[in-house]
Amino acid sequence: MQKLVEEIQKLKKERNAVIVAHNYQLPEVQDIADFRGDSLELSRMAAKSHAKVIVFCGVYFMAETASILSPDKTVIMPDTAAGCPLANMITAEDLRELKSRHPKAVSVGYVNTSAEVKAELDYCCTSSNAVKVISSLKDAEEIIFIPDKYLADYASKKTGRRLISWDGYCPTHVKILPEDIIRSIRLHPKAKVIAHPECASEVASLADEVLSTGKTCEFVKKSEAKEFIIATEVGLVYRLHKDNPDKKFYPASELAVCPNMKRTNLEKILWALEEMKNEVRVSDEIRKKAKKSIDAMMSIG
Ligand code: CIZ
Repeated sequence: MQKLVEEIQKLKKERNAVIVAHNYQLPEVQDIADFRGDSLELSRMAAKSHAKVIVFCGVYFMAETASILSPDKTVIMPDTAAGCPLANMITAEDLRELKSRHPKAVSVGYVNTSAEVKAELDYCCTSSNAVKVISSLKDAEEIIFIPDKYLADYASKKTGRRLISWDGYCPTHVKILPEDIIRSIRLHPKAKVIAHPECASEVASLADEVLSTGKTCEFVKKSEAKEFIIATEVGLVYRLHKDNPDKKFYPASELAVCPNMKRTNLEKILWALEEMKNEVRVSDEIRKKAKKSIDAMMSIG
């Protein structure tokens, strides 16, 4: 593995590339990355870097978001077949149809959407700021929220706003069941339970905190607690261990493994850098529209 790592490092320099890895990536992929984080954090860090090439270790919509924020850089993916089933649950056509049925509604979409869907949205949001974005829409008569029905339910409960939601969900997060949380609490009674808002509502309601991956990292670092039950994709546990060696982390379910996130490995990173073939580029027309929804989110803070 050391040789592979050295070859990647060498080629990364030659290509003037930056490697970014989502919090759900394999440990060795997280280790080789220049930045680890959630999708928007990574796209923003990559945009700020002086690199000409962004190697995005994550899923397709994340590389598209990087391309939207860095049109002058070349974004490549080690495996372009790494899609996001949740993002694929709604198309731009579906959203246009939904908007036509609610012409007065403001449309808000989770970052887990294709660039084409983002181009149809008024606001993009992440799992960290969905509640903030919805709270800011005081004058909106109606709010469409796509595609994750569980994030919609969580944000609706937090803000007291009724949301017109979509029947989308993350097939990995729904594998975490309420009985997993109950069993984990029985085994680790002192642990704090942190659930991702993509978890089913019955799971989220059993958690002490409902947080995105980025906010989970922040919370754990500051917390006085020493043990945590983590209800999200298992990859985050590796990062939490690494950043907090004095604390203990228990995945709520070993079944919460995203097969798409695990498609990326060191060999594919090396091949992508060698061949420079797997480029993800969003057309100018879609990029400009999609960026408006991201900028609208940023303007909320
Ligand atoms: O924004 C991301 O990266 C996703 C999809 C989840 C999270 O909480 O990091």
